[in-house]
Amino acid sequence: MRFLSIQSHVAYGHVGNSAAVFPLQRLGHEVWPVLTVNFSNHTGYGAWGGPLIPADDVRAVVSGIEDRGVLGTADGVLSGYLGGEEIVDVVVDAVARVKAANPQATYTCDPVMGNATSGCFVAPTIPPLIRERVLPHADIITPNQFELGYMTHTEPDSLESTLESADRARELGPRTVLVTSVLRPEREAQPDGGETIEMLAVDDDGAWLVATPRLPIKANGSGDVTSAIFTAHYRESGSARTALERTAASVYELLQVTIDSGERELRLVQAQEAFVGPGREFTATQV
Ligand code: PXL
Repeated sequence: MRFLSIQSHVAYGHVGNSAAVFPLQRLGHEVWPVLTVNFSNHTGYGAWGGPLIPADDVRAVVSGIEDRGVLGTADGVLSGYLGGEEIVDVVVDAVARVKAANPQATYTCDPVMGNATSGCFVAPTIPPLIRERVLPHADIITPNQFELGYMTHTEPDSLESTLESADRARELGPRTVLVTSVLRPEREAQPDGGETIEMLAVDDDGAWLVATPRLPIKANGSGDVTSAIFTAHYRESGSARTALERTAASVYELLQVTIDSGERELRLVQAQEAFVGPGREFTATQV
């Protein structure tokens, strides 16, 4: 498949396109990365060098691809962190152009806003724009539980309420919702005493939940990898369940390899087998 991926680029480390592109390529997909920033490193370091790409320049890159006559061969558009209002317009416009050329193409929006621990870390103008301007055009969204709550004006904190919020989100446009972190106090203790983290996928065919051991890591870029490979597996298999299981296995192994390395950045290249043949399988259950 071919994906137009409009995201950040960093020279050092792995977030945005610098996290999403390689796993997609390793899975055999063609990626057309369109850069929204060209930074030295991710913003989690507190300092970085390099420019934001002006929205008009980002638009010019998409237009240039369009002028080659190939936009309609894209199977999907991906977007992640959106730095400003103008970039939102560029993404929405790119999605419209791709869909006009190929009505089968899908748009995956990772509605990056924040998380339960840090709260909202994007400009306050961005979340309402995502909700009102972007979601109606999205086919697949990959929020964490906090972002899901924001988009639907709900506070999902249990499996039941998260399922309800996902259905509300689906009323706003996207048919498919991947909730990348489901925390729920009602979950029973595991037989081995270990904690788990769960992901939930909902589409027209139903809802599935997968649990993986909770690893002691919070790596920038892991959400970007998750959104990209879920999209690729979902488009390829047509099954939210299959995509969920494959994504969980790959991301779990990527994080485990990263922890074992002791490095701060995702070990994307070193863990590349995790994308094509992860060592451990996880089975999703229908909920
Ligand atoms: O992972 C999202 C992301 C995207 N773009 C930039 C970032 C981050 C996360 O740290 O710094 C520039």
